[in-house]
Amino acid sequence: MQGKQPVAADLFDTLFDGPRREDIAPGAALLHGFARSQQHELITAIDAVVQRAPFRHMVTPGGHTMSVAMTSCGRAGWVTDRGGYRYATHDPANGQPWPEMPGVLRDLAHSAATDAGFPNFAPDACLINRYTPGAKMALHQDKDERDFTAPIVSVSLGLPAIFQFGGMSRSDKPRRYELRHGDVLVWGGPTRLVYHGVLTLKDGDHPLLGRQRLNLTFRKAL
Ligand code: MD6
Ligand code: FE
Repeated sequence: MQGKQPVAADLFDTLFDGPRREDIAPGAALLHGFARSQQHELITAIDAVVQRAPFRHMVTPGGHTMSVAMTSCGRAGWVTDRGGYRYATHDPANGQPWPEMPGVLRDLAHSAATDAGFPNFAPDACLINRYTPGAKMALHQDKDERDFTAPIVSVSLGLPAIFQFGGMSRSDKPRRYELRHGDVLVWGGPTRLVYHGVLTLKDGDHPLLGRQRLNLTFRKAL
């Protein structure tokens, strides 16, 4: 290989310096690379969920079609339509219960939460977001869950994205963090309700996932 340019796969591996915890705010920790060792099992599990509950672009109450495609697994899934935002136990696309949360996903969420100081996290919902280049998520609060004492565990796979972490008011200037393949953000306690969003995804080609970013957010919703 001497004298050759590294290929993309080599670069992604070279830039990874092992799992590392970064405390970004009270109750919020960025666990760099935490999910990396399980990347293949996670992607296989996500594929199985998506077979039964395909990604779809939902329409917000304001009538906008979201650029991020979504699906869910677990006892509850997040849905939005002209009627509003809510958690539902059944997939409105087919009237069936959401697919069960795969064990590898549930266990990862539990161990990440424990690492960040939230033992006993038992999520009942996992929202799966798919970003393709150009997709973004505007600043929002996650407040449709019933239990704000539980944290949210967020897993990023595929292309990197810039995450905006704001304050309790929409006008608070957000800080920016890059979320890369395998990073896990755990977020609860005093910052559970802060505004946050994702900037427009830049194009790229991830060695495992190609031109997309997948994000899993685990919540105690019901
Ligand atoms: C995303 N994440 O990263 C969207 N919400 O694609 C979220 O909206 C989010 O990552 C609450 C806590 C962590 C998150
Ligand atoms: Fe959110």
